Amino acid sequence: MKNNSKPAKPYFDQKPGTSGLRKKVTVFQQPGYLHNFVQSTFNTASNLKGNLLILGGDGRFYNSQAIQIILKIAAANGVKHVMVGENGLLSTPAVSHLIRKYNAAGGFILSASHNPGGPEGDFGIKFNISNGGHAPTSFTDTVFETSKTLSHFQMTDDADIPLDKQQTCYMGEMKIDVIDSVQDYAELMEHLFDFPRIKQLFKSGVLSMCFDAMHAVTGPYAKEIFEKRLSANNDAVINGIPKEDFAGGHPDPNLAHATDLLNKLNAGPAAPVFGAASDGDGDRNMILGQNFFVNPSDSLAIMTANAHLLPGYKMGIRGVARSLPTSRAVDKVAESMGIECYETPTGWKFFGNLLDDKRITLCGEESFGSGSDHIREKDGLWAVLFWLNLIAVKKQSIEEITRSHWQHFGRHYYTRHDYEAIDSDIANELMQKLREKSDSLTGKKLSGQKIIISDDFSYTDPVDKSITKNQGIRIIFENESRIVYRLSGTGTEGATLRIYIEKYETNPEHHNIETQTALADLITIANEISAVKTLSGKQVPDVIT
Ligand code: G16
Repeated sequence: MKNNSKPAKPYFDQKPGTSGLRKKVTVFQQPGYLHNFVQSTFNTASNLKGNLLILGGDGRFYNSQAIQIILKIAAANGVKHVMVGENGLLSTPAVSHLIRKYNAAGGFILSASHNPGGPEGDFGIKFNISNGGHAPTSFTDTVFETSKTLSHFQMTDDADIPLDKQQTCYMGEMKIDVIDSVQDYAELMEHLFDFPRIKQLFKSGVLSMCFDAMHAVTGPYAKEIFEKRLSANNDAVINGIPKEDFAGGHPDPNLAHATDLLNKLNAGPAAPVFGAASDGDGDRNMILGQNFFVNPSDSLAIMTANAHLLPGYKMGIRGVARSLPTSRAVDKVAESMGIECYETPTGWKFFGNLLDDKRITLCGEESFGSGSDHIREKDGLWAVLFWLNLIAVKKQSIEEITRSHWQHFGRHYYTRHDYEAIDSDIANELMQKLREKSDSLTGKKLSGQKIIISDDFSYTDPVDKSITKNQGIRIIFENESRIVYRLSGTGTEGATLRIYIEKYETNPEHHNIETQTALADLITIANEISAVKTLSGKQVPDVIT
């Protein structure tokens, strides 16, 4: 038997963040860096041996090389069968679905999500477990500990496998299927939504759309689903060819980065009536109408209120969940429906237990993520189809649907201010000062409003009772306004401070104020409490969403 054992170089910086290990490409290109992380994962996930593994990524720079490395490590670690996407492409939701559909032991997703790509950009790797969802913290902690002391990794010396066509081949005894990246996922979507009804609306010309794939992984998925299966307008998908560097763009579906889409949607009466975008790996979404933006927190609330109108959810929904910084718009809907609304820390992994335990059907986050129990990841194209189906049922525009929701439930004005690439020590100092200050704020009045809760958010998982502390400083006012501060867990340069600000307004006559104006007083308070300008040296946030 061949000796596949090679000496490993331990690394000390492989602690996964909010969603897997994300670093500069140049970090991943260090000798044995990826190998170290992957072998540590194999050591931790003993069930991979003799079983099926799903493998794919968002097509960014280093995707193909990483796939070949992982295949050889998988073969040497006794994996029986690997399904890998054609050209190495699989969206994050598609991986989650394939794991569940084919009873895989797990899957590797290669992506740094919405972070820029290319040789100077970011790369990332994440391991999803057999339920299709993120590995829990206990698992990633073990991987991290292993990666610091690993002495050897196992890897065959086989030649690279061609990934540019669908085929079945072998690496030693390990079977490799290079599969259609889109087929299984598109079938799942057809099962959840009323495709004939949406198609009819496209064909009648009443509905037209523009989906910006941002030169990332969703291009082939969007073309198959929107243009082929739903007969949308011919130019429905823009930037639909995946590129290693996302054509120099930043594949982040928000108002700051999806500028091609915004220009199309704001181009006057001939503009498409519906717009959407997704990110690098296809799990985020942004929803737009003509000159109208749907805040992701509102999107979750509107989905919750209307899910029963769509085929996949016609039996109603069990409960919902949102992350701490996501606005409390969905709480109002849950309350009126008499269902449970869970508040979790940031990170899709916290929804996993709630979904597996059948406590919730829908979940979402302010960071342009929404999803349901159909998989264990957030799902960009699913959200787009949800909205298309809703338009087809309600025969209303995006703006009309959103405004009537506000009229009924009230409007949560909401914004997030990001201060990026701050020195990590300064960012930690800022958070520590806030933590120290937060207790004494409870009961005080600011701008005439009493603070009823001020603390550092801690979460007890209702299923496994695990406790996750220090998840963000929250300041809640008597009139339901709220400020939340936390440091991002996905950046690759210094620290990113996120300040989330929201205000609840029930009077429809006050639903037309520009968001930053509506929140101006709270923004001032948030800046003053944190002393963000003094400490960061920045007078304005780098990104406002
Ligand atoms: C990941 C996580 C999300 C989280 C987002 C932002 O998304 O899966 O749960 O909300 O990061 O996290 P942070 O605020 O810590 O940067 P993605 O799309 O980057 O995988």
